[in-house]
Amino acid sequence: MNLKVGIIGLPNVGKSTLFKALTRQKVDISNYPFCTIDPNTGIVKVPDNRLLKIAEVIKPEKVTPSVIEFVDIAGLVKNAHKGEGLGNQFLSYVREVNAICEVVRIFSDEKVSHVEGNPDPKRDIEIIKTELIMKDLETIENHLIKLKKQSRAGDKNAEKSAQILEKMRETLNDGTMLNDIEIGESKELIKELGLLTAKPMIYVFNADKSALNIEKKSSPNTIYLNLQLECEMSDLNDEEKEELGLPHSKLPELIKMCYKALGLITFFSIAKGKETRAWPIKKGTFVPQAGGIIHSDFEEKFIKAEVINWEKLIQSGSWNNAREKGLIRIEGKNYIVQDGDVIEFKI
Ligand SMILES: Nc1nc2c(ncn2[C@@H]2O[C@H](COP(=O)(O)OP(=O)(O)O)[C@@H](O)[C@H]2O)c(=O)[nH]1
Ligand SMILES: [Mg+2]
Repeated sequence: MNLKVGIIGLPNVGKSTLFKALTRQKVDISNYPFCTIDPNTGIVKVPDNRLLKIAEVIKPEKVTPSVIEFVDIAGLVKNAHKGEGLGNQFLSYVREVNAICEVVRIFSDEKVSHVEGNPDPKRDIEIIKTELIMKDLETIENHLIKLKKQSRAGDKNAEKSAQILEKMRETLNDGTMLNDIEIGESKELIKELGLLTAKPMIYVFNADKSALNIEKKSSPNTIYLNLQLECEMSDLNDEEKEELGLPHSKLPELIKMCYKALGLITFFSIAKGKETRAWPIKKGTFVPQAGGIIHSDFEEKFIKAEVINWEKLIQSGSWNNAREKGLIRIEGKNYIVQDGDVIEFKI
């Protein structure tokens, strides 16, 4: 499953502060056997109002949200691709994740040193970008040597792959990351080589109060947060926050952005009324494979699925009412699961 988001950035920009803020809430790992257990990895619940609304109708014993994983990756410095700092170890961590969340420091605080002297968001983004690009170029060069050899020995596939890689090399040499271009025919190679700049990216600008007025410039993959404040607030419940006059946390927004960047959508299961649960799946997943995430039997012994959009279920007031109104559809193995489907698998 593509659930891993790597937090990267220069040293002392607020990566661990973000990680702490996100992972302070304890999650019962036994519910999520597919997640990694590792000290730098934290499991984070994905906020979803639909799940709560479905639970109000189904009244299950248990409600389980979907989760994604965040990995706190040690700071990257200039020339990491040549082995500076933690260098290549850092870059191999990045290879493991499915999306990247880059923390960019805007806040200035003389007590917190900056590896380049002072924060400069534009330059700092450029440093990280260059490192990722250099690493991809190195990976591509190495693979090209191998492919050229195979191609000389008459391997037509290798020749084709080499051409695709050469095109990618050109893009990178122009200073463009691979996530900025149409992937198309490069998809397989990007996956095989684990190219870093092809991973979806979210930028978190860590701003303090004085810098938060630049918020207006937000875009779908950019968010401005005050991570220090977020971290302090993550200890408090809603009442305490209200008493202290603190703002709403923007972490839920960030988590949802990351979920989207991972290419995930959500379906819900109700387990005959016992447990209402949200499940992450890749867009375009067929219904038996979606069932396979819950239990391998649901995929292997799949007969059919009962499906209803979450909103229709809520409007009906109960599963039985929805059935009586004929709103529950029967879908076969070629059905592609849609975001917001509530599904009962029949085996
Ligand atoms: N003033 C201020 N300090 C911050 C903020 N975010 C993080 N820090 C501080 O900066 C230092 C480095 O943060 P940390 O999260 O460990 O950075 P990392 O090296 O990127 O993991 C810590 O002392 C944090 O308390 C912020 O928004 N404002
Ligand atoms: Mg850190």
